[in-house]
Amino acid sequence: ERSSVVVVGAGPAGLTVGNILRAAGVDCVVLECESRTFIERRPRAGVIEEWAVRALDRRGLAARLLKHAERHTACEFRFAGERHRFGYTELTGHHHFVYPQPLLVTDLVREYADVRGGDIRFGVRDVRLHDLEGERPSVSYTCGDTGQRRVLHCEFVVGCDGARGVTREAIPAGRVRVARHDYGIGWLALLAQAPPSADRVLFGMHEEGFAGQMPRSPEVTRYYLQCPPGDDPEGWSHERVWTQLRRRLAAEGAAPLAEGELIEKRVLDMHDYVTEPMTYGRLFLAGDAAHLVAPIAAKGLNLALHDAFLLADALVAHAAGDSSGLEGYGEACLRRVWDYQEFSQWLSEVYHGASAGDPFRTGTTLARLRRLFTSRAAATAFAEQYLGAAEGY
Ligand code: FAS
Repeated sequence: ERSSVVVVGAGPAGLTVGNILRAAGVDCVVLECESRTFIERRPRAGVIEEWAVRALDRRGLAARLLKHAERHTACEFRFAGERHRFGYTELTGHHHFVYPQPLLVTDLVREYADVRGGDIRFGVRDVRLHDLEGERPSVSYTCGDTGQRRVLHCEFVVGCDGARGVTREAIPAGRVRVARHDYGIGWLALLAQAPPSADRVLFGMHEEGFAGQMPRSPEVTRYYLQCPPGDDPEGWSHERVWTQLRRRLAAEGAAPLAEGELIEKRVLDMHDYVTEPMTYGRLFLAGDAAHLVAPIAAKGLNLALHDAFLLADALVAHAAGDSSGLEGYGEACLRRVWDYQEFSQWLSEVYHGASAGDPFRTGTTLARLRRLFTSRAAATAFAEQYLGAAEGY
């Protein structure tokens, strides 16, 4: 079987690439190991940066998002018993879109498969990549329902299979460098069946640990609680979770938290990695398959979209005879990847410095925080990074 491009993975990156290729008449096949229902329900990110929404909209991929997403114009830092609103839109004129990732994935798969007639195969098993250094790479896989082994011959393979996929592993060890950073902490990622406790994102910096509240929808709210790496989520009872959230998000004049049933409880071990280069022969990596950023500053999904826009545009240009975009692809992505990694690391020190048990780090953390509320230049620089670089897209 032949196709110009085989995309491995139907997450935000893979589906965005598929949609853009379909719209340009470049034939592609998307391979996904889970079912459609599963990927449309998997809770993950919730913040999409404005430049990414504009880029999705220019490609006809943001109609429902623009209709249903909430716009956020401020966040709030709580520390030393005080609460400090940070109005980033007043400083930059830009805002955040809050739109749960399952809704984005649902929109993208519906547009790709049902509207644009894209070829997507769910439930595939044992995906393998072949002859990536040659002119005729191929991808083999086992059909989930028939057990039959299939081979797709193609021109390019796009690896969008996330942090635990197979495409990054297909690059020979000597041809790639993976830079890693471990925060040495865990985050208990929670979803509460409850309305948000505030109309904006809350960050609690407390000596017992960081706590975060991120609105997702009127019925469900995302919370994070710093915990030891590798901690057991089952050790966090309903009572213990809400006691810690109340304590770490407490501040003068703050409304009580809107409590509810915890429908997701998982411990994320907070680490980052960056794969360089992001390409090998005819294989191009995009999204978490190439780089992972811990959900400190809500950047992972946005980086995945940025890679997908650049890669899909480059593949479309290549089909029209211009391969410059493919040659410069990895470089162009990595500039933003490293910028977002650096910002996430900086922000992590703000979140976790007060609970590091080191009075010096507590002191410097408070200084970082206070600067955001005393220096307009520092606040504007922070707001630009928090909202995501607007350049390019
Ligand atoms: P994805 O992991 O989303 O998609 C990869 C796809 O490939 C999946 O559908 C998978 O099933 C499939 N796949 C894997 N192996 C395969 C194989 N061998 N064959 C075929 N298919 C295969 N980011 C933010 O920006 N903001 C947040 O608030 C945020 N919160 C997060 C909270 C949690 C709990 C987690 C886990 C992540 C969070 N992220 C957040 C990061 C997350 O959103 C990722 O950055 C984003 O999903 C990356 O998109 P993709 O690169 O498309 O990878």
